[in-house]
Amino acid sequence: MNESPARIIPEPLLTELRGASHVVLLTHSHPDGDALGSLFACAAILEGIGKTVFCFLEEPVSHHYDFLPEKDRASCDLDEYHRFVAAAGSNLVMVGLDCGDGDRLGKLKDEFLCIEPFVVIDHHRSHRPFGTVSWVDPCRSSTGEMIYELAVALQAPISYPCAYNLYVAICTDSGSFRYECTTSRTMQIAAALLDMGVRPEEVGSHLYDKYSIERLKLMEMVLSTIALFADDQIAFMHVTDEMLRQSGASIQDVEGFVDLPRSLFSVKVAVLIKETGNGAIAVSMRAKGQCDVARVAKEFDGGGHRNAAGFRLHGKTVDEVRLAVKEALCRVLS
Ligand SMILES: [Mn+2]
Repeated sequence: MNESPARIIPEPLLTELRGASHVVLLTHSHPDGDALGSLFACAAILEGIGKTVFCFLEEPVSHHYDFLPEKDRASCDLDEYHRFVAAAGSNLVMVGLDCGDGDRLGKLKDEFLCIEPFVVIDHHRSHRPFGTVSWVDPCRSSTGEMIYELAVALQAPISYPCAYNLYVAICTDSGSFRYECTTSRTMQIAAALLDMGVRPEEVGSHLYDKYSIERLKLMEMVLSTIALFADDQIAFMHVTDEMLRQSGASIQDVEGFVDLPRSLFSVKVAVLIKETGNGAIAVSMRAKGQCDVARVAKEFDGGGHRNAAGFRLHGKTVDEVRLAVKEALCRVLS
């Protein structure tokens, strides 16, 4: 049987959250479904037990996630954040969700991290400790799954919008309940969320059936760049600034593309190299089975999970990055 969440979650973390009157919730920059779903769900859960909550985001919610309930409650307004922190005084707890390390908190990380206590809830295998109290469990499908356990431990009610956000978080980060950290507990939690009224087909239509023609045009261009290496075990694709311009798509439209080469039977690792403007390059890696791409990402100062990891670089070309990543992956595969 499952252990009760109150025993899984470190007691000091629960004590900090129970004791505070004001909570600031943060997540990683370029937030994905798990980051945003966990953020909004956690806000609802903490408010449900009487906390005053402020959700800060570095940038507005991407149009991919504009269907999330309560997405308007996140603020990108630094002045508003400062007023909240001033009003909270010493009754404040900072919470960082779904961040594999402190840098992922974004440009304002130093300002955030100088406030204590700083609570961290995360499931990245490559997690590098930061903050003052952490609950890190790499065997969890998603941070959303952990936020559900937190609600149970805090005996907080879970509203329908909250359940919806949790379902999005779990569904997106588990690859629709396919990736390796999808456990029977993941399914039990998903089942509980359905019992609260969440409809998988409705969430699925928002997540997966909302492509624009610009996105499909971009996908066509990106698919044409597929290159296979190491007996077809490694697949590379790339997207350039020029492709974005030609297709009219945005960099956010690239989300999920890396799963396309991963779906090839022979492929053990799929890599998507993205030009993200101003000479910056982002690399996403998705692996199957035992291949640990978090280890490879670490070599490039990135991070992630065994099967899903990434990193960012400056001042390199797509070809240079492909060569370097190919060499690192060949070492891991051999
Ligand atoms: Mn996550």
